[in-house]
Amino acid sequence: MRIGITCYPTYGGSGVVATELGLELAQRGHEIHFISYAQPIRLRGQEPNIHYHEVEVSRYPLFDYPPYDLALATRMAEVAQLYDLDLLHVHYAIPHSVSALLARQMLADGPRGRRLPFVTTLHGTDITLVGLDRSYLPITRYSIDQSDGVTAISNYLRDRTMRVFDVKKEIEVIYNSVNCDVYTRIKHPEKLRAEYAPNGEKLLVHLSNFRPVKRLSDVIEIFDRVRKEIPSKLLLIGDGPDRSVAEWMAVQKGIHEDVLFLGKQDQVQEKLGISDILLMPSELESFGLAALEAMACEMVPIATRTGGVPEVIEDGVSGYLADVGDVDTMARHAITLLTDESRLRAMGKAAREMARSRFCASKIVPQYEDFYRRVLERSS
Ligand code: GMT
Repeated sequence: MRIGITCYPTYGGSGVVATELGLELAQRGHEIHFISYAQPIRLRGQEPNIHYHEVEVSRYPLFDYPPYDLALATRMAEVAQLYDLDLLHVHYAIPHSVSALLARQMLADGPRGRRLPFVTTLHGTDITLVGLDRSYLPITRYSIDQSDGVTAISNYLRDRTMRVFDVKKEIEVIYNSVNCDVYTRIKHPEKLRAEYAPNGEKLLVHLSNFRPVKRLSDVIEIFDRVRKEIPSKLLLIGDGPDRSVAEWMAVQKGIHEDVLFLGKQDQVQEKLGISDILLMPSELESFGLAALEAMACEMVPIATRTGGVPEVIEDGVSGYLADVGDVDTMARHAITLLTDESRLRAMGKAAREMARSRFCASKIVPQYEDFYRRVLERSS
């Protein structure tokens, strides 16, 4: 198939999912065309079967708000025509599904009367936060209903979208996935660990875009409690609005030498594959891709019981769940694990097994292929 993929190309779970999906589909012989305002961060630009088409937005002085959605719709239609795309797959409803809807209409009404179906994948904040803003809700609902196929990344997100948006369209759940060959434990991690933990300290990680929903201050609170009991280091991967608050907190608590801000990283598996525990104390996660990537690397996730997270982590088996804000319980779980190496490693293996058996890309990507085929059949 020839598939156009649109996503937010910057740091963020939906862009990562879209890019990894495109890479997997390309490896399986499909021709993939990314259409966005920048090259998605996990693309190198040299992968076979992958093309990237940049969307230029003109900055005419009259445009206080440059119309990206329109430029995107135009580029989608152009690319679809030039490369004879079979369908578009947009990740994140706002504004991508609206642009896809416009592109589909432009082509249908064009000289060749061509049909260009589009699939929308809902990721979370497009529904839980942005879509609930009254100014976005009607158009989001409309573009979801107009999509030729809609998927959501967890049952939680599907149910919430149906309930809150009252959409008529059927929504199929296709879970996020992880490439279990790339995300795996590093065999002899000692040398790499020593870079961050020269005295054999334990390694805790938090990976996100540091937005308020991630509760970065809870990460610092949990780590502060753990560090009092066990020599350890905290690796903070990512960047975003709450970084300076976290930096300030680490200084105030006198733990800043053990809190390492690594910034945005391309090859996160290299850090996850050597670490022990992932902290994900989010207010809300529709899925929690960071936890899945960590689990594939035999790290134990300690997270909040919120949104779709319980669909990914089985409490007490492949990680631990606690209520949002309950930093004491999350710290207690971390301390218990870090003082018992064999329990830590056994749970890490159980986490990997859960990732491998339920969320491996080799299982999930064929579900998308099947979904595309059904959409194409219905649209022909
Ligand atoms: O969580 C974010 O801030 C980014 C956001 C996104 O859309 O890029 O993540 C959402 O999609 C991810 C990939 O499907 C999920 O793993 C995250 O749980 C989801 N975030 C939220 O629901 C808050």
